[in-house]
Amino acid sequence: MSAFCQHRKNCLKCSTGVPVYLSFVLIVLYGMPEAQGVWPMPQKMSQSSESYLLNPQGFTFQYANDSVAQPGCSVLDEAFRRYFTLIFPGYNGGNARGDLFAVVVNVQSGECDGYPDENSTENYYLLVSAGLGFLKAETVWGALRGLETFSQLVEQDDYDTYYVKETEIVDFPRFPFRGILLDTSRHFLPLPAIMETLDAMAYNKFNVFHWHIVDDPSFPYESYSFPDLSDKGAFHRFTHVYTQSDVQKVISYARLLGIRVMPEFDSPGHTLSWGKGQPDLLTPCYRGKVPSGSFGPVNPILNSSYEFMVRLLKEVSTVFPDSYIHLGGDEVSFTCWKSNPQVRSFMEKMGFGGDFTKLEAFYIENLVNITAALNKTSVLWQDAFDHHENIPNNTVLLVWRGTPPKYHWEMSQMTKAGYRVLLTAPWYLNHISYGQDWRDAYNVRPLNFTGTDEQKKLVIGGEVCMWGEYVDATNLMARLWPRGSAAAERLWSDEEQTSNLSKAYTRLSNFRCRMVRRGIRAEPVYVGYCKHEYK
Ligand code: CP6
Repeated sequence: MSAFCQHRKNCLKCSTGVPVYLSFVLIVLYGMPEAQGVWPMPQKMSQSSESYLLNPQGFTFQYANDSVAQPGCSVLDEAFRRYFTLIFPGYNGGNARGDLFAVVVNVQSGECDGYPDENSTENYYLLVSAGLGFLKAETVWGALRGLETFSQLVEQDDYDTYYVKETEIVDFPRFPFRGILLDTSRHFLPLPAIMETLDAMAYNKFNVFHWHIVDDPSFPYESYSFPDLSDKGAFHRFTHVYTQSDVQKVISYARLLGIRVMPEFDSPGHTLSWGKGQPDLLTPCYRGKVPSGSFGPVNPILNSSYEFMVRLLKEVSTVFPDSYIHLGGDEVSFTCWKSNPQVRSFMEKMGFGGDFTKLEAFYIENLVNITAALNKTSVLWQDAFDHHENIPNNTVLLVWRGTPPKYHWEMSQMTKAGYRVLLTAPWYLNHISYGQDWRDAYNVRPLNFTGTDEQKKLVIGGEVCMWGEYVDATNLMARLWPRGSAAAERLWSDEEQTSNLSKAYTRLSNFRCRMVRRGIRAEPVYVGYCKHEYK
Protein backbone atom coordinates (compact mmCIF):
# COMPACT_ATOMS: atom_id res chain seq x y z
CA MET A 1 0.00 0.00 0.00
CA SER A 2 2.78 2.41 0.82
CA ALA A 3 4.28 1.97 -2.64
CA PHE A 4 0.87 2.62 -4.08
CA CYS A 5 0.36 5.88 -2.36
CA GLN A 6 3.92 6.92 -1.92
CA HIS A 7 3.25 10.60 -2.54
CA ARG A 8 0.87 10.50 0.36
CA LYS A 9 0.50 14.19 0.94
CA ASN A 10 -0.50 14.68 -2.68
CA CYS A 11 -2.54 11.55 -3.04
CA LEU A 12 -6.10 12.61 -3.68
CA LYS A 13 -7.47 9.25 -2.76
CA CYS A 14 -5.90 9.58 0.67
CA SER A 15 -7.07 13.12 1.19
CA THR A 16 -10.61 12.47 0.01
CA GLY A 17 -10.94 9.76 2.61
CA VAL A 18 -11.62 6.92 0.18
CA PRO A 19 -9.79 3.93 1.61
CA VAL A 20 -6.56 3.44 -0.26
CA TYR A 21 -6.65 -0.31 0.31
CA LEU A 22 -9.75 -0.56 -1.88
CA SER A 23 -7.59 -0.28 -4.96
CA PHE A 24 -5.41 -3.04 -3.64
CA VAL A 25 -8.39 -5.27 -3.01
CA LEU A 26 -9.42 -4.71 -6.62
CA ILE A 27 -6.03 -5.81 -7.88
CA VAL A 28 -5.97 -8.87 -5.68
CA LEU A 29 -9.43 -9.91 -6.80
CA TYR A 30 -9.13 -9.29 -10.48
CA GLY A 31 -5.43 -9.17 -11.29
CA MET A 32 -5.10 -6.24 -13.64
CA PRO A 33 -8.21 -6.70 -15.75
CA GLU A 34 -8.57 -3.11 -16.81
CA ALA A 35 -5.04 -2.60 -18.01
CA GLN A 36 -6.55 -3.11 -21.48
CA GLY A 37 -6.00 0.40 -22.57
CA VAL A 38 -2.38 1.03 -21.69
CA TRP A 39 0.61 -0.17 -23.70
CA PRO A 40 3.27 -0.81 -22.52
CA MET A 41 1.76 -2.16 -19.30
CA PRO A 42 2.41 0.07 -16.27
CA GLN A 43 4.28 -1.40 -13.33
CA LYS A 44 1.34 -0.98 -10.95
CA MET A 45 -2.15 -0.08 -11.93
CA SER A 46 -5.60 -0.33 -10.43
CA GLN A 47 -8.96 0.82 -11.74
CA SER A 48 -12.46 0.95 -10.36
CA SER A 49 -15.73 0.91 -12.28
CA GLU A 50 -16.25 4.60 -11.44
CA SER A 51 -15.80 6.69 -14.57
CA TYR A 52 -15.78 10.36 -15.50
CA LEU A 53 -17.09 11.89 -18.70
CA LEU A 54 -14.63 14.26 -20.34
CA ASN A 55 -15.84 17.30 -22.20
CA PRO A 56 -13.15 18.64 -24.54
CA GLN A 57 -14.56 22.14 -24.04
CA GLY A 58 -13.98 21.96 -20.33
CA PHE A 59 -10.77 19.96 -20.34
CA THR A 60 -7.49 21.52 -19.22
CA PHE A 61 -3.95 20.61 -18.31
CA GLN A 62 -2.64 22.66 -15.42
CA TYR A 63 0.63 23.08 -13.62
CA ALA A 64 0.19 22.36 -9.91
CA ASN A 65 0.84 25.38 -7.67
CA ASP A 66 3.73 23.63 -5.99
CA SER A 67 5.14 22.27 -9.27
CA VAL A 68 8.66 23.51 -9.94
CA ALA A 69 7.91 23.41 -13.68
CA GLN A 70 5.45 26.20 -14.55
CA PRO A 71 3.96 27.74 -17.73
CA GLY A 72 6.75 28.53 -20.15
CA CYS A 73 8.25 25.07 -19.69
CA SER A 74 8.66 24.23 -23.37
CA VAL A 75 8.49 20.45 -23.04
CA LEU A 76 5.25 20.47 -21.07
CA ASP A 77 3.55 23.43 -22.78
CA GLU A 78 4.02 21.59 -26.07
CA ALA A 79 2.97 18.26 -24.59
CA PHE A 80 -0.27 19.75 -23.23
CA ARG A 81 -1.11 20.93 -26.75
CA ARG A 82 -0.22 17.60 -28.36
CA TYR A 83 -2.05 15.46 -25.88
CA PHE A 84 -5.23 17.49 -26.11
CA THR A 85 -5.57 16.41 -29.75
CA LEU A 86 -4.50 12.86 -29.00
CA ILE A 87 -7.00 12.53 -26.15
CA PHE A 88 -9.90 13.85 -28.21
CA PRO A 89 -9.40 12.32 -31.65
CA GLY A 90 -12.20 13.26 -33.97
CA TYR A 91 -13.26 16.23 -31.85
CA ASN A 92 -14.35 18.93 -34.25
CA GLY A 93 -15.00 21.80 -31.85
CA GLY A 94 -18.74 21.14 -31.61
CA ASN A 95 -20.75 20.71 -28.45
CA ALA A 96 -19.79 17.65 -26.47
CA ARG A 97 -21.12 15.90 -23.41
CA GLY A 98 -19.13 15.56 -20.22
CA ASP A 99 -17.89 17.38 -17.15
CA LEU A 100 -15.15 19.84 -16.45
CA PHE A 101 -11.94 17.93 -16.01
CA ALA A 102 -8.41 19.07 -15.20
CA VAL A 103 -5.20 17.12 -15.24
CA VAL A 104 -2.94 18.76 -12.67
CA VAL A 105 0.74 18.19 -13.31
CA ASN A 106 3.40 18.45 -10.65
CA VAL A 107 7.03 18.19 -11.71
CA GLN A 108 9.72 18.36 -9.06
CA SER A 109 12.57 19.48 -11.32
CA GLY A 110 12.28 22.77 -13.19
CA GLU A 111 14.70 21.67 -15.91
CA CYS A 112 12.72 22.13 -19.13
CA ASP A 113 15.30 23.30 -21.63
CA GLY A 114 17.76 20.42 -21.48
CA TYR A 115 17.92 17.13 -23.30
CA PRO A 116 16.94 13.76 -21.92
CA ASP A 117 20.02 11.71 -21.13
CA GLU A 118 21.06 8.30 -19.86
CA ASN A 119 20.34 9.33 -16.25
CA SER A 120 16.93 10.92 -16.82
CA THR A 121 14.33 9.33 -14.57
CA GLU A 122 11.01 8.60 -16.22
CA ASN A 123 9.04 7.58 -13.13
CA TYR A 124 5.58 9.02 -12.66
CA TYR A 125 2.55 8.66 -10.47
CA LEU A 126 -0.92 9.10 -11.97
CA LEU A 127 -4.20 9.30 -10.15
CA VAL A 128 -7.57 9.82 -11.82
CA SER A 129 -10.19 10.26 -9.13
CA ALA A 130 -12.97 12.56 -7.98
CA GLY A 131 -13.22 14.15 -11.41
CA LEU A 132 -9.58 15.20 -11.44
CA GLY A 133 -6.36 13.89 -12.89
CA PHE A 134 -3.22 14.21 -10.85
CA LEU A 135 0.18 13.52 -12.37
CA LYS A 136 3.39 13.72 -10.41
CA ALA A 137 6.91 13.16 -11.74
CA GLU A 138 10.46 13.99 -10.79
CA THR A 139 11.32 15.23 -14.27
CA VAL A 140 9.51 16.55 -17.32
CA TRP A 141 10.52 13.31 -19.06
CA GLY A 142 8.59 11.32 -16.49
CA ALA A 143 5.65 13.70 -16.90
CA LEU A 144 5.68 13.00 -20.66
CA ARG A 145 5.40 9.25 -19.99
CA GLY A 146 2.53 9.91 -17.58
CA LEU A 147 0.70 12.11 -20.10
CA GLU A 148 1.02 9.34 -22.68
CA THR A 149 -0.48 6.89 -20.20
CA PHE A 150 -3.30 9.26 -19.34
CA SER A 151 -4.09 9.72 -23.04
CA GLN A 152 -4.38 5.94 -23.38
CA LEU A 153 -6.82 5.73 -20.47
CA VAL A 154 -9.32 7.89 -22.30
CA GLU A 155 -11.87 5.98 -24.34
CA GLN A 156 -15.05 6.74 -26.25
CA ASP A 157 -18.38 5.06 -25.56
CA ASP A 158 -20.96 4.05 -28.17
CA TYR A 159 -22.24 7.65 -28.28
CA ASP A 160 -18.70 8.90 -28.86
CA THR A 161 -18.57 10.50 -25.43
CA TYR A 162 -15.06 10.53 -24.02
CA TYR A 163 -14.59 9.00 -20.60
CA VAL A 164 -11.89 7.86 -18.23
CA LYS A 165 -12.11 5.37 -15.38
CA GLU A 166 -10.97 5.97 -11.83
CA THR A 167 -7.36 4.83 -11.96
CA GLU A 168 -4.19 4.81 -9.93
CA ILE A 169 -0.81 4.09 -11.49
CA VAL A 170 2.75 3.91 -10.22
CA ASP A 171 5.05 3.50 -13.19
CA PHE A 172 8.71 3.43 -14.15
CA PRO A 173 10.73 1.74 -16.91
CA ARG A 174 12.36 -1.65 -16.43
CA PHE A 175 15.34 -0.55 -18.59
CA PRO A 176 16.63 3.01 -19.07
CA PHE A 177 17.60 2.59 -22.75
CA ARG A 178 14.78 1.65 -25.15
CA GLY A 179 15.80 2.34 -28.72
CA ILE A 180 14.80 2.16 -32.36
CA LEU A 181 17.39 2.06 -35.14
CA LEU A 182 16.51 3.63 -38.47
CA ASP A 183 18.86 3.14 -41.40
CA THR A 184 18.87 6.20 -43.67
CA SER A 185 21.67 5.01 -45.93
CA ARG A 186 20.08 2.05 -47.79
CA HIS A 187 17.08 4.29 -48.40
CA PHE A 188 16.75 7.96 -47.64
CA LEU A 189 13.90 8.57 -45.20
CA PRO A 190 12.32 12.02 -45.66
CA LEU A 191 11.95 14.07 -42.47
CA PRO A 192 8.19 13.44 -42.10
CA ALA A 193 8.85 9.67 -41.96
CA ILE A 194 11.43 10.22 -39.20
CA MET A 195 9.12 12.54 -37.26
CA GLU A 196 6.24 10.09 -37.56
CA THR A 197 8.49 7.35 -36.21
CA LEU A 198 9.42 9.61 -33.29
CA ASP A 199 5.71 10.20 -32.59
CA ALA A 200 5.00 6.46 -32.58
CA MET A 201 8.07 5.89 -30.40
CA ALA A 202 6.61 8.27 -27.81
CA TYR A 203 3.28 6.38 -27.90
CA ASN A 204 5.30 3.24 -27.10
CA LYS A 205 7.56 4.95 -24.52
CA PHE A 206 10.73 4.34 -26.55
CA ASN A 207 13.37 6.90 -25.60
CA VAL A 208 16.35 6.59 -27.96
CA PHE A 209 16.44 7.16 -31.70
CA HIS A 210 19.55 5.35 -32.96
CA TRP A 211 20.23 7.13 -36.23
CA HIS A 212 22.26 4.82 -38.49
CA ILE A 213 22.65 7.79 -40.74
CA VAL A 214 25.38 6.69 -43.18
CA ASP A 215 26.65 3.38 -44.55
CA ASP A 216 28.00 1.82 -47.78
CA PRO A 217 25.25 2.85 -50.22
CA SER A 218 24.94 6.55 -49.37
CA PHE A 219 26.16 9.36 -47.13
CA PRO A 220 23.16 11.65 -46.60
CA TYR A 221 24.60 13.58 -43.61
CA GLU A 222 25.63 17.08 -44.69
CA SER A 223 28.88 17.67 -42.80
CA TYR A 224 30.01 21.27 -42.48
CA SER A 225 33.62 20.18 -42.04
CA PHE A 226 33.54 17.88 -45.07
CA PRO A 227 30.75 18.97 -47.44
CA ASP A 228 32.07 16.66 -50.17
CA LEU A 229 30.96 13.64 -48.16
CA SER A 230 27.29 14.23 -48.96
CA ASP A 231 27.90 16.23 -52.15
CA LYS A 232 29.53 13.14 -53.64
CA GLY A 233 28.33 10.34 -51.37
CA ALA A 234 24.58 10.98 -51.08
CA PHE A 235 22.14 9.40 -53.56
CA HIS A 236 21.39 12.99 -54.58
CA ARG A 237 23.26 15.99 -53.25
CA PHE A 238 20.16 18.23 -52.95
CA THR A 239 17.11 16.02 -52.50
CA HIS A 240 18.56 13.12 -50.50
CA VAL A 241 20.54 14.93 -47.85
CA TYR A 242 19.98 15.79 -44.19
CA THR A 243 21.13 19.38 -43.89
CA GLN A 244 22.36 20.75 -40.58
CA SER A 245 18.96 22.36 -40.21
CA ASP A 246 17.19 19.02 -40.83
CA VAL A 247 19.34 17.35 -38.19
CA GLN A 248 18.52 20.12 -35.70
CA LYS A 249 14.82 19.71 -36.47
CA VAL A 250 15.01 16.00 -35.71
CA ILE A 251 16.93 16.60 -32.46
CA SER A 252 14.51 19.31 -31.23
CA TYR A 253 11.44 17.32 -32.19
CA ALA A 254 12.82 14.24 -30.41
CA ARG A 255 13.68 16.31 -27.34
CA LEU A 256 10.10 17.48 -26.95
CA LEU A 257 9.06 13.82 -26.93
CA GLY A 258 11.72 12.88 -24.38
CA ILE A 259 13.72 10.99 -26.99
CA ARG A 260 17.52 11.00 -27.24
CA VAL A 261 19.17 10.98 -30.66
CA MET A 262 22.20 8.70 -30.82
CA PRO A 263 24.08 9.13 -34.11
CA GLU A 264 26.01 6.27 -35.65
CA PHE A 265 28.98 6.87 -37.91
CA ASP A 266 29.84 3.25 -38.63
CA SER A 267 33.50 2.55 -39.46
CA PRO A 268 35.96 1.15 -40.48
CA GLY A 269 33.64 -1.15 -42.46
CA HIS A 270 30.38 -0.05 -44.09
CA THR A 271 32.07 3.11 -45.36
CA LEU A 272 32.09 2.75 -49.18
CA SER A 273 30.06 5.94 -49.66
CA TRP A 274 32.54 7.92 -47.56
CA GLY A 275 35.30 7.25 -50.10
CA LYS A 276 33.61 9.27 -52.82
CA GLY A 277 34.01 12.57 -51.01
CA GLN A 278 37.14 11.78 -49.06
CA PRO A 279 39.90 10.44 -51.32
CA ASP A 280 42.55 8.28 -49.61
CA LEU A 281 40.27 7.50 -46.67
CA LEU A 282 39.55 3.93 -47.78
CA THR A 283 42.03 1.11 -48.24
CA PRO A 284 42.86 0.42 -51.91
CA CYS A 285 42.39 -3.28 -52.59
CA TYR A 286 45.04 -5.07 -54.66
CA ARG A 287 44.89 -7.75 -57.30
CA GLY A 288 48.39 -9.24 -57.15
CA LYS A 289 50.86 -6.37 -57.20
CA VAL A 290 48.52 -3.69 -58.54
CA PRO A 291 45.55 -1.81 -57.11
CA SER A 292 42.35 -3.35 -58.40
CA GLY A 293 40.44 -0.08 -58.42
CA SER A 294 38.09 -1.16 -55.66
CA PHE A 295 38.17 -0.09 -52.03
CA GLY A 296 37.80 -1.68 -48.62
CA PRO A 297 37.38 -0.41 -45.04
CA VAL A 298 38.91 2.85 -43.79
CA ASN A 299 42.66 2.68 -44.18
CA PRO A 300 43.88 2.01 -40.64
CA ILE A 301 47.58 2.56 -41.33
CA LEU A 302 47.48 6.23 -42.31
CA ASN A 303 47.65 9.15 -39.86
CA SER A 304 45.42 11.06 -42.26
CA SER A 305 42.58 8.59 -41.58
CA TYR A 306 42.68 9.38 -37.87
CA GLU A 307 43.04 13.11 -38.48
CA PHE A 308 39.91 12.91 -40.59
CA MET A 309 38.03 10.93 -37.95
CA VAL A 310 39.05 13.42 -35.24
CA ARG A 311 37.55 16.29 -37.23
CA LEU A 312 34.43 14.36 -38.19
CA LEU A 313 33.76 13.09 -34.66
CA LYS A 314 34.46 16.54 -33.22
CA GLU A 315 31.74 17.90 -35.48
CA VAL A 316 29.37 15.04 -34.64
CA SER A 317 29.96 15.59 -30.93
CA THR A 318 28.85 19.22 -31.19
CA VAL A 319 25.95 18.67 -33.59
CA PHE A 320 24.40 15.84 -31.53
CA PRO A 321 23.93 16.73 -27.85
CA ASP A 322 23.62 13.16 -26.61
CA SER A 323 26.52 11.75 -24.60
CA TYR A 324 26.54 8.54 -26.69
CA ILE A 325 28.16 8.27 -30.10
CA HIS A 326 27.86 4.97 -31.93
CA LEU A 327 31.12 4.13 -33.70
CA GLY A 328 29.91 0.99 -35.50
CA GLY A 329 32.78 -1.47 -35.74
CA ASP A 330 30.67 -4.28 -37.24
CA GLU A 331 31.33 -6.71 -40.09
CA VAL A 332 34.81 -5.54 -41.02
CA SER A 333 35.96 -7.55 -44.00
CA PHE A 334 39.69 -8.35 -43.93
CA THR A 335 39.95 -9.39 -47.59
CA CYS A 336 40.96 -5.96 -48.87
CA TRP A 337 43.34 -5.25 -45.99
CA LYS A 338 45.00 -8.64 -46.65
CA SER A 339 45.45 -7.82 -50.32
CA ASN A 340 47.22 -4.53 -49.66
CA PRO A 341 51.05 -4.76 -49.36
CA GLN A 342 51.36 -1.54 -47.29
CA VAL A 343 48.81 -2.84 -44.83
CA ARG A 344 50.69 -6.12 -44.59
CA SER A 345 53.99 -4.44 -43.85
CA PHE A 346 52.30 -2.22 -41.24
CA MET A 347 51.01 -5.41 -39.61
CA GLU A 348 54.55 -6.75 -39.49
CA LYS A 349 55.93 -3.51 -38.06
CA MET A 350 53.26 -3.50 -35.33
CA GLY A 351 53.85 -7.16 -34.50
CA PHE A 352 50.28 -8.16 -35.36
CA GLY A 353 51.49 -11.19 -37.36
CA GLY A 354 48.70 -12.39 -39.61
CA ASP A 355 45.93 -11.54 -37.15
CA PHE A 356 43.80 -8.86 -38.76
CA THR A 357 41.51 -8.63 -35.74
CA LYS A 358 44.51 -6.96 -34.07
CA LEU A 359 44.55 -4.32 -36.78
CA GLU A 360 40.82 -3.85 -36.39
CA ALA A 361 41.36 -3.52 -32.63
CA PHE A 362 44.07 -0.94 -33.20
CA TYR A 363 41.67 1.17 -35.29
CA ILE A 364 38.73 0.85 -32.89
CA GLU A 365 40.88 1.67 -29.85
CA ASN A 366 42.03 4.83 -31.56
CA LEU A 367 38.44 5.84 -32.27
CA VAL A 368 37.25 5.09 -28.77
CA ASN A 369 40.09 7.23 -27.42
CA ILE A 370 39.20 10.07 -29.78
CA THR A 371 35.59 9.82 -28.61
CA ALA A 372 36.58 9.77 -24.94
CA ALA A 373 38.64 12.92 -25.48
CA LEU A 374 35.42 14.55 -26.73
CA ASN A 375 33.74 13.57 -23.45
CA LYS A 376 31.40 11.16 -25.15
CA THR A 377 30.58 7.52 -24.48
CA SER A 378 31.40 5.11 -27.29
CA VAL A 379 28.85 2.54 -28.41
CA LEU A 380 29.99 -0.42 -30.53
CA TRP A 381 28.47 -3.45 -32.20
CA GLN A 382 29.45 -6.74 -30.54
CA ASP A 383 32.14 -7.53 -33.13
CA ALA A 384 34.56 -5.25 -31.29
CA PHE A 385 34.22 -7.33 -28.11
CA ASP A 386 34.26 -10.64 -30.00
CA HIS A 387 37.65 -9.78 -31.39
CA HIS A 388 39.06 -9.33 -27.90
CA GLU A 389 39.90 -5.75 -28.39
CA ASN A 390 41.18 -3.85 -25.44
CA ILE A 391 38.27 -1.44 -25.34
CA PRO A 392 37.78 0.81 -22.30
CA ASN A 393 35.27 -0.47 -19.76
CA ASN A 394 32.82 2.40 -20.08
CA THR A 395 32.03 1.44 -23.68
CA VAL A 396 28.47 0.28 -24.39
CA LEU A 397 28.13 -2.90 -26.48
CA LEU A 398 25.22 -3.91 -28.72
CA VAL A 399 24.51 -7.64 -29.04
CA TRP A 400 23.13 -8.24 -32.52
CA ARG A 401 24.13 -11.76 -33.53
CA GLY A 402 22.42 -15.08 -32.97
CA THR A 403 19.44 -16.58 -31.18
CA PRO A 404 19.17 -17.90 -27.62
CA PRO A 405 21.26 -19.34 -26.03
CA LYS A 406 23.97 -17.70 -28.14
CA TYR A 407 23.10 -14.07 -27.44
CA HIS A 408 22.52 -14.84 -23.78
CA TRP A 409 25.98 -16.37 -23.62
CA GLU A 410 27.39 -13.26 -25.28
CA MET A 411 25.68 -11.01 -22.73
CA SER A 412 27.02 -13.14 -19.93
CA GLN A 413 30.58 -12.76 -21.25
CA MET A 414 30.30 -9.03 -21.82
CA THR A 415 28.80 -8.23 -18.44
CA LYS A 416 31.35 -10.46 -16.76
CA ALA A 417 34.01 -8.25 -18.36
CA GLY A 418 32.18 -5.23 -16.91
CA TYR A 419 30.68 -3.73 -20.06
CA ARG A 420 27.23 -2.19 -20.29
CA VAL A 421 25.12 -4.07 -22.78
CA LEU A 422 22.18 -3.45 -25.10
CA LEU A 423 20.22 -6.30 -26.65
CA THR A 424 19.07 -6.08 -30.25
CA ALA A 425 19.56 -9.61 -31.69
CA PRO A 426 15.92 -10.74 -31.23
CA TRP A 427 14.48 -7.47 -32.51
CA TYR A 428 15.63 -7.31 -36.12
CA LEU A 429 12.21 -6.21 -37.32
CA ASN A 430 13.42 -5.62 -40.86
CA HIS A 431 12.91 -9.42 -41.07
CA ILE A 432 9.35 -10.39 -41.95
CA SER A 433 7.46 -13.65 -42.02
CA TYR A 434 3.88 -14.86 -42.40
CA GLY A 435 2.06 -14.98 -39.07
CA GLN A 436 2.08 -13.36 -35.66
CA ASP A 437 5.79 -12.80 -35.30
CA TRP A 438 5.17 -10.05 -32.72
CA ARG A 439 5.11 -13.03 -30.34
CA ASP A 440 8.80 -13.71 -30.95
CA ALA A 441 9.63 -10.11 -30.14
CA TYR A 442 7.42 -10.35 -27.05
CA ASN A 443 8.78 -13.66 -25.75
CA VAL A 444 12.31 -12.32 -25.38
CA ARG A 445 13.80 -12.71 -21.89
CA PRO A 446 16.66 -10.19 -21.86
CA LEU A 447 18.08 -11.23 -18.49
CA ASN A 448 17.89 -15.03 -18.91
CA PHE A 449 21.64 -15.47 -18.93
CA THR A 450 24.03 -16.85 -16.35
CA GLY A 451 25.40 -14.07 -14.23
CA THR A 452 25.31 -12.22 -10.93
CA ASP A 453 22.88 -9.43 -10.04
CA GLU A 454 25.71 -7.00 -10.72
CA GLN A 455 26.03 -8.40 -14.23
CA LYS A 456 22.30 -8.12 -14.88
CA LYS A 457 22.37 -4.49 -13.84
CA LEU A 458 24.79 -3.86 -16.69
CA VAL A 459 22.05 -4.65 -19.22
CA ILE A 460 20.83 -1.11 -19.75
CA GLY A 461 18.19 -1.95 -22.34
CA GLY A 462 17.68 -2.89 -25.94
CA GLU A 463 16.85 -1.81 -29.42
CA VAL A 464 14.62 -2.57 -32.35
CA CYS A 465 16.57 -2.50 -35.62
CA MET A 466 14.95 -1.47 -38.88
CA TRP A 467 17.65 -2.01 -41.47
CA GLY A 468 16.85 -0.28 -44.70
CA GLU A 469 17.66 -2.64 -47.58
CA TYR A 470 13.96 -3.25 -48.25
CA VAL A 471 12.44 -0.36 -46.30
CA ASP A 472 11.65 3.21 -47.20
CA ALA A 473 8.89 5.63 -46.26
CA THR A 474 6.29 3.51 -48.10
CA ASN A 475 6.50 0.53 -45.75
CA LEU A 476 8.39 1.76 -42.68
CA MET A 477 5.41 2.24 -40.39
CA ALA A 478 3.73 -1.10 -41.12
CA ARG A 479 7.00 -2.93 -40.65
CA LEU A 480 7.83 -1.21 -37.36
CA TRP A 481 4.40 -1.20 -35.73
CA PRO A 482 2.91 -2.89 -33.86
CA ARG A 483 5.75 -5.44 -33.84
CA GLY A 484 8.00 -2.79 -32.29
CA SER A 485 5.35 -2.39 -29.60
CA ALA A 486 6.06 -5.96 -28.48
CA ALA A 487 9.69 -4.99 -27.83
CA ALA A 488 8.52 -1.75 -26.19
CA GLU A 489 6.57 -3.67 -23.58
CA ARG A 490 9.43 -6.08 -22.96
CA LEU A 491 11.74 -3.12 -22.32
CA TRP A 492 9.36 -1.04 -20.18
CA SER A 493 7.12 -3.45 -18.26
CA ASP A 494 7.53 -6.06 -15.58
CA GLU A 495 8.30 -9.41 -17.20
CA GLU A 496 6.15 -11.50 -14.85
CA GLN A 497 3.09 -9.33 -15.42
CA THR A 498 3.47 -9.46 -19.18
CA SER A 499 4.21 -13.09 -19.91
CA ASN A 500 0.73 -14.16 -21.03
CA LEU A 501 0.50 -14.03 -24.83
CA SER A 502 -3.28 -14.20 -25.15
CA LYS A 503 -3.78 -11.32 -22.70
CA ALA A 504 -1.13 -9.37 -24.54
CA TYR A 505 -2.86 -10.14 -27.84
CA THR A 506 -6.05 -8.36 -26.78
CA ARG A 507 -4.23 -5.36 -25.41
CA LEU A 508 -1.92 -5.14 -28.43
CA SER A 509 -4.82 -5.29 -30.87
CA ASN A 510 -6.51 -2.44 -28.99
CA PHE A 511 -3.32 -0.42 -28.87
CA ARG A 512 -2.72 -0.99 -32.56
CA CYS A 513 -6.17 0.46 -33.27
CA ARG A 514 -5.29 3.43 -31.07
CA MET A 515 -2.13 3.99 -33.13
CA VAL A 516 -4.16 3.71 -36.34
CA ARG A 517 -6.60 6.30 -35.00
CA ARG A 518 -3.61 8.56 -34.38
CA GLY A 519 -2.64 8.23 -38.03
CA ILE A 520 0.06 5.56 -37.72
CA ARG A 521 -0.10 2.96 -40.48
CA ALA A 522 0.47 0.07 -38.04
CA GLU A 523 -0.25 -3.34 -39.57
CA PRO A 524 -2.95 -5.64 -38.13
CA VAL A 525 -2.03 -8.10 -35.40
CA TYR A 526 -4.50 -10.65 -36.79
CA VAL A 527 -8.11 -10.93 -38.04
CA GLY A 528 -10.44 -8.21 -36.79
CA TYR A 529 -11.45 -4.58 -37.17
CA CYS A 530 -10.85 -1.16 -35.66
CA LYS A 531 -13.81 1.05 -34.82
CA HIS A 532 -11.97 3.80 -36.65
CA GLU A 533 -10.16 2.29 -39.62
CA TYR A 534 -7.16 3.90 -41.33
CA LYS A 535 -8.24 6.56 -43.78
N1 CP6 B 1 24.34 -2.84 -41.84
C1 CP6 B 1 25.23 -2.63 -40.88
C2 CP6 B 1 23.57 -3.96 -41.82
C3 CP6 B 1 23.70 -4.90 -40.79
C4 CP6 B 1 24.65 -4.61 -39.81
N2 CP6 B 1 25.40 -3.50 -39.87
C5 CP6 B 1 22.89 -6.12 -40.77
C6 CP6 B 1 23.46 -7.39 -40.72
C7 CP6 B 1 22.68 -8.54 -40.74
C8 CP6 B 1 21.31 -8.41 -40.81
C9 CP6 B 1 20.72 -7.17 -40.87
C10 CP6 B 1 21.52 -6.04 -40.85
N3 CP6 B 1 22.66 -4.09 -42.82
N4 CP6 B 1 25.99 -1.53 -40.90
C11 CP6 B 1 24.87 -5.51 -38.65
C12 CP6 B 1 24.93 -4.79 -37.36
CL1 CP6 B 1 20.33 -9.81 -40.84
